[in-house]
Amino acid sequence: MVTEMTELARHVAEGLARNPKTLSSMYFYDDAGSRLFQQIMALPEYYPTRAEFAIFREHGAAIGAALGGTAGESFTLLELGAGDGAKTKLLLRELLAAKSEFTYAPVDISAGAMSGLVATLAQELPALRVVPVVETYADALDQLHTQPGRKAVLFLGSNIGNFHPADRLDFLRQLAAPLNEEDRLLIGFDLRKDPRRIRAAYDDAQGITAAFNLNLLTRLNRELGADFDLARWQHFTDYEPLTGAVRSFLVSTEAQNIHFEGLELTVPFAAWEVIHTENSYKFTRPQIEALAAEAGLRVVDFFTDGAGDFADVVLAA
Ligand code: AVJ
Repeated sequence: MVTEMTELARHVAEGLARNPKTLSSMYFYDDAGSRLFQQIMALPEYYPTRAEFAIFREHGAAIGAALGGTAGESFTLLELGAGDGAKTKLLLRELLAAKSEFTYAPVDISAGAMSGLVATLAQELPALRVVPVVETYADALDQLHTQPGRKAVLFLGSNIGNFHPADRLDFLRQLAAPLNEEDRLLIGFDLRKDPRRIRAAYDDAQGITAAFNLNLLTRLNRELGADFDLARWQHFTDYEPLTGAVRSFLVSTEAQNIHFEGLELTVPFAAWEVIHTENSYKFTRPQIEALAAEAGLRVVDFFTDGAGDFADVVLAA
C-alpha cells in the first residue's frame, strides 16, 4: 500500500533520479548525525568551530553590542541551525551581562539536539528566556515575517557554505526581506586558506567525517526501508580552490541495485558512481561584500580570528 510520501521520501526519489545523483546535506542531521557532527567539531582537523570560538572570545562584547541595540529595548534572537549552541552561549552570556532584554529562539531540525540544548541552557543560563523551534530554516524564516519587535538573526558555523551559489543569494534575500532597519544579521563564513588544511577538515584521520556522511545511508535504511550495505560505500571529498567548494560524495564501490521498500523504488548504481551529498563553500572577503550588496544588505562589522581563518559578519538591511 502506498502511504503518504514524507518529505525525505520525495527528496530521495527526486535526488536519486538525477544525473549526477544528489542528496541534500540537510538530511545528515538525524539524532545520530547531530551527535557525529558534535564529534567533528572537536576533531583536530576541523578548524572552523575553534576559529569561530576564538572570534567570540575576542570580540564577543563588540558582537553583543552590535546585535543588542539600545539598552532596555527588547528583541528576539533567532538562531538558524543552533545545534548544541556551544558557541552561541558565549554570545548569550555577553548579552545577559549587558542587561539586554531578549528572547532566544534556537531553530534546529534535530529534536534530539534541541532538547539537549534546552536542558543545558536551563542549567547554565537560568535567567535566559528560550523559545525552541524544531523546524527547517525555510519554515522558521516564514515565521520571521510575522515576528513583532526588533530581531537579530544568527546563522553561524559557515552553514551558509552548504548552499549552492544560486540558492545562497536567494536564501540571503529571504533572510533580508523581513528585516527592518534596526534589525541585525550575524553570519559565519569560512574563509579561503591553505587548500590542504581545508581538505583535511573534511577527511579526518579518525574517519568521523566519513561516518557522518555514511550515516545518511543508515538513515535511509531505517526510515525508507532501503538496503544500503555500508561495506559497499565510501566517503570521498575534494576541495576545489577555483570555486572555493568542498564537495562530498558517497561512492558506490561496485555495481549494485538499491531497493527502497517503503517507496517501491529500485535505484541502480554503476561501479564507482557517486551520490553528491554536500557542498561546503569557502569565501573571500570581497566575495562576502559583493554577496551582501547583491542581497541588499549592508556590512556593519566584519570580525575575524587572529589567524584569518573565519569571519563573523554583522549585516543590516
Ligand atoms: C555544519 C555545514 C558548517 O560544512 O563545515 C562538517 C558540516 N560536513 N564536516 C561544514 C560538515 C562535513 C559543516 N556545517
